[in-house]
Amino acid sequence: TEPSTQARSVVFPDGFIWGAATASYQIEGAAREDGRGPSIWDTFSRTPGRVTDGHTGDVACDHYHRYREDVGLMAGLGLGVYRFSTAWPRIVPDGSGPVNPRGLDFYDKLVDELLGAGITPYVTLYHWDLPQNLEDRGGWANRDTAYRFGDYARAVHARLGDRVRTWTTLNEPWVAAFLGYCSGVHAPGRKSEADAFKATHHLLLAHGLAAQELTGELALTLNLAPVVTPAQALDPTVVLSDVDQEAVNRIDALLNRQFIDPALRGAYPPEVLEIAERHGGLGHIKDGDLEIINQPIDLLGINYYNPCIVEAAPGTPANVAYPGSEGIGFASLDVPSTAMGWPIIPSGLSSLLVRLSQDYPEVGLIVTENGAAFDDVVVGDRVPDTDRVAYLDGHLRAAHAAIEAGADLRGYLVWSLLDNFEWAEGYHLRFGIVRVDYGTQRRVLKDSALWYRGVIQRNGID
Ligand code: GBH
Repeated sequence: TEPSTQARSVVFPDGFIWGAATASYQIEGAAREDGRGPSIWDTFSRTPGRVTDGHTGDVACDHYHRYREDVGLMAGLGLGVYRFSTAWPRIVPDGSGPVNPRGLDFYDKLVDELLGAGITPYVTLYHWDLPQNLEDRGGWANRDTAYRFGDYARAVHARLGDRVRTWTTLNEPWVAAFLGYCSGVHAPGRKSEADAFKATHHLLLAHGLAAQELTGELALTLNLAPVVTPAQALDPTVVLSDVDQEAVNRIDALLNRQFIDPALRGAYPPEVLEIAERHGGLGHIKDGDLEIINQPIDLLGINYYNPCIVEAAPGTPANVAYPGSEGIGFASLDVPSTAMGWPIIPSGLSSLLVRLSQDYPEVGLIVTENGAAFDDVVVGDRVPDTDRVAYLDGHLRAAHAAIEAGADLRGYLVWSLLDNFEWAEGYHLRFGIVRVDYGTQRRVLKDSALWYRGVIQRNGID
């Protein structure tokens, strides 16, 4: 059975959290204002050849100047929660040393605007914009960066902690470590397996150190995905061969358990330690680190876009983003995909949520990102993005099915409120439920935004 595509009406539990998400570098612009220092994404995007067509976040959605209008849009949609990130280089321009009060002023005003509109702010402290000065000293491969993150967390909490209750330390440390330091597709664009494992550990350590500085409801957001073979993606009951099962387990360890297990259980998966040992060794893991990393947290944030599809493929070299994946093929499926080329498989969200609640019952779950890029068409003053509505509808039904199957899912945040700077793809790929015309900075509610407003109003789907 495919629970996610049945067109029956569904109602979510009372108190289910509805919202939308963004990230600082992707929307703010104002890259040189009010004392903001440069981040690795400024450097990376201004380096020719790194981002499609040389796009940068210099202006982005100009949210830094238009946050009042943007909060107005959120209020009109009925959002209960807005998840945004604070830019470390605005707040500590050199990454270490003096705090820049003007950087904090922006988030102070944003939080007040949100609270005034009845919207709960969810703050993420790190969504990939590392201060360039810290990268110049080794970036996340340098242990000191984790301690500087703890200092930064303390500064943000000191200013906003009287009004912000829900804090996420990191967004997707897998992406920061393995796309930033291993495949080099993201900033800082380095290519070293050893540095990626060091970066992973120091990001996790940063999570633990920051968690010790924060009060309220604590979360860690990970890009988690069910790892399945092509046959299993379509039929979860298929029985795997031993070699396929081993391939699935190894990628699941690298992508999912490498992050969940240290944070929630205080231990790395043995498969990961064995691979890291062969890629630079384990000398960066010091006594006591895993106790720091294993701080109690309240919520596991899940960013879900699609399953990770793999199979045993003897002789295949390792995928550049997955050191240790020799002999494993990354497969595609003959199903419809988004403009990113990502396959649309809503049932993957159900199986992921059910598995997480079974394996990690101690933590509540929230979908902190889910959404899709499509080639939107503007028709007069409308954007009839029926493909995005179908994507969101399918994934919300899948989320609901997971709740019925026992998953402790507390809420769902759409990625993204606005079209924005889509990292290495620049502005070409649009994930927003609100269109941004970058020439005029005009915002237009897409049909998906109007549809989502109705979902929030009814706490469900008709
Ligand atoms: C999220 O990342 C980000 O948090 C957000 O900023 C971004 O705009 C949004 O998604 C849309 O991209 O195995 O190398 O093919 C999503 C990151 C992308 C992680 C695809 C895993 C497969 C990487 N995910 N992915 S690879």
